[in-house]
Amino acid sequence: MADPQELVSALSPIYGSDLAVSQAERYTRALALFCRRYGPGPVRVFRAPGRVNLIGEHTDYNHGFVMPVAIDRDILLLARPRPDATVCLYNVETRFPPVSFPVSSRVPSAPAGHWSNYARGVVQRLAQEAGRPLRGMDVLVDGEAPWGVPRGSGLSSSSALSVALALAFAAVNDLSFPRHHLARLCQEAEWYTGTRGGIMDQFNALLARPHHALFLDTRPRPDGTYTTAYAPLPEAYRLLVADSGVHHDNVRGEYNLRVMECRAGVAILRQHFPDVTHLRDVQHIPWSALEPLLPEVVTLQTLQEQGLVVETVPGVAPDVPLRVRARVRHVWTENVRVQAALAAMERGDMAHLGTLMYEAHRSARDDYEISCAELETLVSAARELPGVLGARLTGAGWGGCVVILVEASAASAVVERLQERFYAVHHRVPEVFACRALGAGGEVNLPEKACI
Ligand code: NG1
Repeated sequence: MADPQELVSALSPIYGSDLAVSQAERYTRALALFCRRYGPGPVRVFRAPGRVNLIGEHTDYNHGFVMPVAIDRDILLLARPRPDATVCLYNVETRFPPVSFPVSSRVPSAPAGHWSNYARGVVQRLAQEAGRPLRGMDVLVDGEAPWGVPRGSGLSSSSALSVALALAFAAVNDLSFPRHHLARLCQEAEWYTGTRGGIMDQFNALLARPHHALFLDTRPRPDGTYTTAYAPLPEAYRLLVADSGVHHDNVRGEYNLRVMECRAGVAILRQHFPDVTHLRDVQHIPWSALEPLLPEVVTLQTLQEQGLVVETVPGVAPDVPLRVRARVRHVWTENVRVQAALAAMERGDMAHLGTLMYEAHRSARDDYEISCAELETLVSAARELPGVLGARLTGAGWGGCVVILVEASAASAVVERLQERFYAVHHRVPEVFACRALGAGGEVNLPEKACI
């Protein structure tokens, strides 16, 4: 086993010197567990962070703008190549039983909702991309609290797992991809699980920078690369994440319905602007000109009867009411807000960033209808507390977390007050924590002795 001091030195540049000691203990435990499970020998270590989205919600699958931050909660993944073409997964959390599957361009799936489907999707997508036989690997996954990414909270634990697994699988097979391309492969890999998600989470896990939010234009350039900018997060401010504790089971259906509503908007607008493929294509047209073209409510069936070609989404019935106008309004105004947020951060105007966050929340609640009572309690309580500049729901919605921008000096008082106020209404104490912006995921180069 490695010298603890060497391990701390290796982890300090990633986690900061104050967190490196606890992280070294976590890594040591994971390495020991790996060797107990799979036997001694060399091990490669990878990590991928979760994220909190500062602003830009439900814009990514419309080729719009987003601004995520990689948080200091990550998935740790240890891997060793196998001589055969089997992937063996072992999770430190025993409620996720070990599982193995073959490397193939058509990997059989586990039952819906099974955690291994994220890994299966990645292995399948990379096998398709490689176009040659690939070897399997023995894997240990560590996403356990307190350092793992909380699951089902809209902090993108699933993408962190997909990205960590993709980094490991590519490395043991000597596959090398530019990071933006790997992000794209991981995005497509997640479709294996049935959600038609965008590229924000995977891209952020692979391209984030410490102390910055990542501004990403999710529309790829013709050569497959993306336009990005890094917006500084000044030391005098903190991001708090408050978990509503609400995790709905039917989020996937609701999420896909929103994707469908946006696609219906595209089909309608294409009658007037033939080149439109995504809502992003009407971003330069004033909202006042777009609004009258969009019905409040319409069904897929009606659109098809009118002869419109609508790209459908699995699981959305033809007679479900689609609230097209409000959904498109959210996406259009949100893109304006994300650009304004980048400009505000570049000039250090955090107060304006806060105002934009409140506006984004209102739009997500009223036009996109993705809020819930617990999220409302958190946002309205935060708004009244001294030192808070802005707050909004973050991630897909219908539960999950709120992100709060706060003056660093007020952070701990805000955490306490928020918990009290939430308790008074919902009779339980929510998890609220300050997070710092870490860098992108990748292989962690540990001292050699650590891996034997
Ligand atoms: P979360 O909150 O992690 O489920 C989802 C999508 C994002 C984005 C947001 C909404 C996936 C993996 N993630 O994030 O791409 O669309 O919702 O802004 O589908």
